Amino acid sequence: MDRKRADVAIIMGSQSDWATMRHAAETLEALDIGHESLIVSAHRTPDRLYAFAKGAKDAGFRVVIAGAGGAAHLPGMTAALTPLPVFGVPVESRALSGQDSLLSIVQMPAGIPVGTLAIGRAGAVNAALLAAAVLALHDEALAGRLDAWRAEQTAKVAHKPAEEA
Ligand code: RP5
Repeated sequence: MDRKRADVAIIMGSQSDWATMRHAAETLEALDIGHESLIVSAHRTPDRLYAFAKGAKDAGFRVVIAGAGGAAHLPGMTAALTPLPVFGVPVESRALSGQDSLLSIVQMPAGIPVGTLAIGRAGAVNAALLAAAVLALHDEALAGRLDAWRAEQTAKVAHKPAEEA
């Protein structure tokens, strides 16, 4: 979606990460937050990573969501190159079910933070919600939409379990 100013950049290491990262995009969409999704690989396109991260703030982005799997250097390298807040989403890998992704992203040395989320879809959705919360600090209309999103989620929780089909 590019119909409005993109406040959030969603970057991912590979096309294969989109199945996970699209959940971040859909959540931002639901909150009417401008975003742009890009494939930026720390390993296969390091020059693209450098150019993106160095230019992200001047490009107008305010938050970066970075998803990657395996030896997932993308969130940490991005955080090293931009002053913007970076939220990392560990993509579930085939070999180690995302444990490798999680540990690669979460174990940043002191000084360069990456806000690390859960493995997979939950992490992607929550990264978008955290990005929304950051942006909502200075955007009352968005704060209202975020409150409404959460209230709707709450309202969907039944008091009693339905019979399973
Ligand atoms: C990582 O390696 C990507 O983030 C992806 O999760 C994983 C596999 O990449 P592909 O082989 O599908 O391109 O860099």
